Amino acid sequence: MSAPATFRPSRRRPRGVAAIGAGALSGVIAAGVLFGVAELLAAFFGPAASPLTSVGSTFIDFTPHWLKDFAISTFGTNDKTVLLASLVAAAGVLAAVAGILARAVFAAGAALVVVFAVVMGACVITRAAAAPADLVPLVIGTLCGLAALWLLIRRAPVSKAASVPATTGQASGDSPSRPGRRTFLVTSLAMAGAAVVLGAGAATLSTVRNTARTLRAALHLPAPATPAPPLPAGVQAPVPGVTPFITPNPDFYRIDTALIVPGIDPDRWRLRVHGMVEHELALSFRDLLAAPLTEAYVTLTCVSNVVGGNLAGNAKWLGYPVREVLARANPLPGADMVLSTSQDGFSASTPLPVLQDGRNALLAIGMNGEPLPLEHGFPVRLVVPGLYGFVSATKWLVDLEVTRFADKAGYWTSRGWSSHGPVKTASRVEVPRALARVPAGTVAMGGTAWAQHRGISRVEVQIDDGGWQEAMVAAEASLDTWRQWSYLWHGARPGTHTVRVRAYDADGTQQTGVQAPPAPDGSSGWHTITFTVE
Ligand SMILES: Nc1nc2c(c(=O)[nH]1)N[C@H]1C(S)=C(S)[C@@H](COP(=O)(O)O)O[C@H]1N2
Ligand SMILES: [Mo]
Repeated sequence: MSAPATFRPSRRRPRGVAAIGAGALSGVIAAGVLFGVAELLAAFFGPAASPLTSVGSTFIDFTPHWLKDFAISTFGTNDKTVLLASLVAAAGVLAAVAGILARAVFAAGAALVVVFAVVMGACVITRAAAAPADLVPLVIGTLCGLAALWLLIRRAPVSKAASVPATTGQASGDSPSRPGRRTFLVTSLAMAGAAVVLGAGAATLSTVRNTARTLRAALHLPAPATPAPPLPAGVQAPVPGVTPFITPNPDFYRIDTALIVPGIDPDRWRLRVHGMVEHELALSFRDLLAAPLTEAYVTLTCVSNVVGGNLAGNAKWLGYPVREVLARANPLPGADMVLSTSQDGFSASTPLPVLQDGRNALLAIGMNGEPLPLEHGFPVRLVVPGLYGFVSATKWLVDLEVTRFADKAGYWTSRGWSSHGPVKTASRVEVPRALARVPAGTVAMGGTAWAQHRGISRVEVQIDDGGWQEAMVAAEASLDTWRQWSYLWHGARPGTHTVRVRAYDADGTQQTGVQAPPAPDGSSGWHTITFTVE
């Protein structure tokens, strides 16, 4: 039985789809080769040489705050993984388009690839740490990618319409001079395999190259010349579920613009101190290890923290006081700011007087008894009590420039945030959790309040629309650390209730109830939660 005539168009259609599919597949595989080669070679160049990292970092720098905040709140610490996955997906789509174009007119597809390469090159060369040589991996990768595309397109199976010259009227099948489906599949598989091997090689190499983790593990921190006073008993509020007074390193919030955590070899680390100073100087990690170090409990908070949010952490830091370094450099009259810069190009503007007034502003090398974790700035970061992180807590620190607010601005200030960032007095309810259901009778409440370098003196809670009640404050470790509170609500009746909290700093100033969003200088308002008594 012969096939009915109506089957013919539907037989031909898959061939058209197959043609597009072959083009798209060629494009994606060629992109795999491009990135495999470029990323593998990049392992031998500087951090900017990796096209994926540089494109991703550039993307982060141009992301508006609301999108960044959305990404952080939606994906949490996975925000960077999500970004990388999105970039790879976008590159895949663009590569497929280039492949389909190349299948029709090779020069057009190739031109599109070159345009993408130029855009990626622009991202590479504008990174803070970029050198012209960092373009070499991308250029070689692009040439390999184009060669792969050329080979694949040549071997792509030819559809009937394209393979049959109208004049000869050859009956059927691929022309004998053009390879068939099998050749294309074999070539595709071989090249895809090569791309995977190159990519895996790149990943392994960058891990092996990233010796910072190994060096960190081998490091022994010296004992402090000035240890932190022992924690008084009772810094922890006696209510189960309240945040631990000391934040374990793995639980410490992380905020930075680094797509790939910098891996710095402490033996090659230098801190340059320059600008409006009488004596420029450079410090090595050895210099820091040999210096008389100070240990201090300091609570860090992020300006992006919303009322009741958890972008705050408390650790015992070990470091060398910044004021000692500044005393040796001797700032010139007129200077009012220190611009600290990280290895990956982040910068923070810290008021000079804050670094000289005797508080524990540290070039920190230790966090809770360990060398700084890589994610928290290994080998050296700044910690300054009383200021939000964006104007003080530079991780992977490499440069201190004594300057003036009138002349320079930090990373976030030049993106619309404030230039000065004193921490606003804040407090939050941690127990009961929002929307919790608790038994009737006595409800234990508790939480944390902070006003770094001013200190917390009192905390009050308000249940429903009742009067403000004095909460118990837990013992105070120092003016620079957060302070916990607790409150027992007796006679709780079934129903839905709210609890609201507010704190007072040490000089008696009440935390403002005026609500403000994080931008440009920190959120404010009284944290309120709703819960149910059963
Ligand atoms: N190099 C670098 N340091 C940085 C940042 C950054 O993006 N890059 N972010 C700052 C901000 S906004 C905050 S709140 C703190 C957070 O420090 P953590 O990640 O150790 O909690 O680091 C600061 N130091
Ligand atoms: Mo921050």
